Amino acid sequence: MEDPLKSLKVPAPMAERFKEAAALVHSCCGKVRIYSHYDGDGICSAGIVAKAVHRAGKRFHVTMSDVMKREDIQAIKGDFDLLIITDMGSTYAADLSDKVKELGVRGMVLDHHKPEKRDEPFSSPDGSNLLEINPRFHGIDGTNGGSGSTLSFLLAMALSPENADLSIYSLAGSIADRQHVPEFTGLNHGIKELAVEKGLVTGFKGMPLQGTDIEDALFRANEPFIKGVSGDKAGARSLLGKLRIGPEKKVDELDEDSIRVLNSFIYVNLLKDGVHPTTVAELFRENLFSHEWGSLSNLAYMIDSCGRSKQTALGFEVVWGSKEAFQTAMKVRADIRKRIQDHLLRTIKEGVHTMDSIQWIEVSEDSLAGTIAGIAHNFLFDHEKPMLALSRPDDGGGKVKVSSRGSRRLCGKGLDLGAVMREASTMYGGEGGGHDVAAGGSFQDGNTEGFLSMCDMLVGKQLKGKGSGNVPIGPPSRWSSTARRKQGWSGGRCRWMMTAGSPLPSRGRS
Ligand SMILES: [Mn+2]
Repeated sequence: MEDPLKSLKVPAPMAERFKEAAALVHSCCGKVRIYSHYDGDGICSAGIVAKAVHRAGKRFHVTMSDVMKREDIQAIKGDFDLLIITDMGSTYAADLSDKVKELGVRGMVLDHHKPEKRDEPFSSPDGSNLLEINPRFHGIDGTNGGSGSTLSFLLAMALSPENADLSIYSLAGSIADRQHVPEFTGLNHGIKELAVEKGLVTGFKGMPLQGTDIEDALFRANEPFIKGVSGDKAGARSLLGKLRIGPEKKVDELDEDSIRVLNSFIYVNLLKDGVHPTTVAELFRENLFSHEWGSLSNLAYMIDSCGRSKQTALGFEVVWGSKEAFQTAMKVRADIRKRIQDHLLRTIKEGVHTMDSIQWIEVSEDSLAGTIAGIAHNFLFDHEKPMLALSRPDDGGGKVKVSSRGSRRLCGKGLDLGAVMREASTMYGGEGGGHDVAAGGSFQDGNTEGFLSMCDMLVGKQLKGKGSGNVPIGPPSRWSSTARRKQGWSGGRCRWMMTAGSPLPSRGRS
């Protein structure tokens, strides 16, 4: 039989590393300790590795949390024989290597984030116990061509080709990290082909619509946010009437003509509303459907919603295959979708603060700020200026949190929000960083004006030197304390433990 990693087009030196990683799992006689990030990609990564390790007859213990910091690594206790870190870890590879050496165990990192100041996989001069696999060291773009789930799936395939069924969670994890826009590339592409070939998923091109019926799907649509239809029952119904489509029709039961008419109508309307043609075109992409779980985008956002609402164990159970967990997670996602939409409708009503090169809004729920900034940027306001969303988490310690979103198109013109957030945050008593297209930061309360004008100046410089730093700033905004809510993710942790052969345990956090 052909080498599964070879047919997935994994570069040979990377495939060698996966084989080494698989050998580490096979030779592990005690417990495998898995740490992963708590977002959609991180939960899928943890689920894939746990399932593959379980199938290989090993015991495991999973923890999903906020991104690991140095203190978290120091706190790791050695009640295991193999440490696996997924969807994070490259930044602290040296600390992790020291840790596994101290504990006398083996360890591996499966990460796709860019480690600072390194162009090669981690290696320690005195013989390290840490095996690092990161696509960025093998000529693969870690932002689009491979996620934590992708790497976890490749480890699973190196363990046994029987793990091919886990490809749907690999794709879901990549979707949660937005690696499917505008299409699956790099390692994800090969995995999609495998899933199609195995008959696990089918794809069709069109707008992603998810709901109990077509009216529900239009009413709940946030991405795209369709003005006069999203969040407007009467608007959604009247549109369907105009197009002669029965509102109670299931999305996957629509005939081809109806799909075409509906897609065309939305396409034209978004353009009329001023949405950039690239953004509109990107919406009409391949949608994957699993026979078991339906839309993979829905699966991805559902698992991601579990992470955001501190229910990582529930998300993990969905990846494990629990139908009951799937039903519960559907409700979690519906709730988050509604909250996002309520924020968007409020933002439309209240408007946006515009500066020379940036625009900004206030969002009361910090865990949703990034998503809201992204949708507001793409579908509601000026798509030539990045959007910043400011929020004040209750446990923020006197700091204002900032989420910023742009588009790949603006990044092509020089926008790098990661650099903007890092520089402006550092200057005003916070920390920041991230990707060029999506980044986050913070600043000491009381510096809103200074922070924003600094961001405005930096973005102006990046986008062809407009904005001189000498920008007139509007009056400081009013912070509505009544709008602040107590909900929101604050980096809580979740543990999930399981022994080989034992049944699925009940949910619980610790
Ligand atoms: Mn990730």
